[in-house]
Amino acid sequence: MSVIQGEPFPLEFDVATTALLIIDMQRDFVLPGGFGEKLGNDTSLLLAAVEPTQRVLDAARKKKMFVIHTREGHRPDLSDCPPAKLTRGGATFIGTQGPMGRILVRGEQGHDIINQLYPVPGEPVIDKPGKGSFHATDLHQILLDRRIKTLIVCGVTLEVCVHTTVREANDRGYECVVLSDCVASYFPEFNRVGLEMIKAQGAIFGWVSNAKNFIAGIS
Ligand code: TIU
Repeated sequence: MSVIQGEPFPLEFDVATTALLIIDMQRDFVLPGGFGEKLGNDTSLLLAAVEPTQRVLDAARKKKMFVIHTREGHRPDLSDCPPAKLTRGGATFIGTQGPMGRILVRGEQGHDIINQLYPVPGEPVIDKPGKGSFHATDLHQILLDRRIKTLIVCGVTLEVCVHTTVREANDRGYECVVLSDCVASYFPEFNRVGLEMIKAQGAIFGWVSNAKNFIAGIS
């Protein structure tokens, strides 16, 4: 067994039953011209999570830990995009043309994962229509088949897709560790408070740690 130092207390885990889950590190969220910027956000705030996540990903790959990536987005005909989501944000952005292709549409450049964290063969990519990674996807089945018990979670944004996913995962029985320097938000205050919420009340949704502790824990 390995141990990761974290809050509210250290967590034992087995590399063989642990997966690194990297959520929505897509151009549409972290680069100008995509969905994040269309919603009125400064996307540069999310770039802080890239380098620490690269270190975590490198370490996980070296240890042959199971790695899974997710992407939020929709079919080109938008048939899996609820009307209430399409019109949210004061205007329709999803499916419209931007500098990186049609926004949040599968197969477009903006929808794909940034080069620095690009999946390699053997790392499943979960295409999800919602904020949570379990809703309308086969993620739970993939994790069950690998006997995964613990999730090390990175990605963006902390209070939206990371939080929704951690809540979904916690209810399905997974122990989730969110790495604080590998997540980010367009709202630094939401990031801070969102991390507090996860670890409060004796790890009500999960644990909070960081890249350094994770790398030390599997070394
Ligand atoms: N807008 C925002 O903060 N996030 C999203 O819409 N999706 C994800 O968090 N991936």
